[in-house]
Amino acid sequence: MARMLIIGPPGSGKGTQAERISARLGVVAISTGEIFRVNVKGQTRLGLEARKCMDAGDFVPDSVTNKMLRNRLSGPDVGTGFMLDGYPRTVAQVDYLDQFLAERGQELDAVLQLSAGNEELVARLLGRAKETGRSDDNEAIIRHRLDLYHEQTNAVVDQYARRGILTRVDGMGSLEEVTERVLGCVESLMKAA
Ligand code: B4P
Repeated sequence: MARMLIIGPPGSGKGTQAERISARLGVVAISTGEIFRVNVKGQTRLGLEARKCMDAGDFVPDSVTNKMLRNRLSGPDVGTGFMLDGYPRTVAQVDYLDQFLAERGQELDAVLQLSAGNEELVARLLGRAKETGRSDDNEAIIRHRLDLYHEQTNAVVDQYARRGILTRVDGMGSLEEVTERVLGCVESLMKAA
């Protein structure tokens, strides 16, 4: 189990759990959202390109995101595997990742889908807004991000389900409970592999 994705709507805990699980598995966690935020903060060209989309709760264009992802996945710390968080979010990104991995004779081992109810998701993100003041964590933008997830990312989930590599994990409960649940799923997948 070296190459994994964690996928779920905003607030489902994917960033939070990716950090925890990857540390236990000894692979690097890669969050496209976090890479964008670092670039926005550093006012790089990529950050300037991404900022408008992020502030509006829209996806950053595939062309920009794919190029960034290729650079990151080519890094020296990715040799033993990765846990991708927040990518792919569109069907075009699925195709791009497939092609990137195929060029290296690799494929995805597992996709973990975290889910939680819409109102719980909104409440979590509003809670985060109070702590971090993230510019995309206000209620109207949060609801737009959730709509976008259903419009665009559900199709991504369906693709991986059809391939038989999707595992659904209940994201409701405390952070620790969800971590244990996710780890349990990964261990089962490893035994079955
Ligand atoms: P992300 O950084 O992926 O933001 P997110 O969807 O809000 O998820 P995140 O991982 O941060 O939050 P989590 O659910 O862990 O993306 C930000 C933006 O970047 C996107 O809107 C888009 O503009 C752009 N972008 C990123 N990737 C892209 C791509 N591939 N293509 C195009 N554009 C892209 O946690 C949220 C909160 O809930 C936290 O405060 C956490 O503590 C809390 N929480 C989590 N689990 C909990 C639990 N069990 N109980 C209570 N609280 C919990």
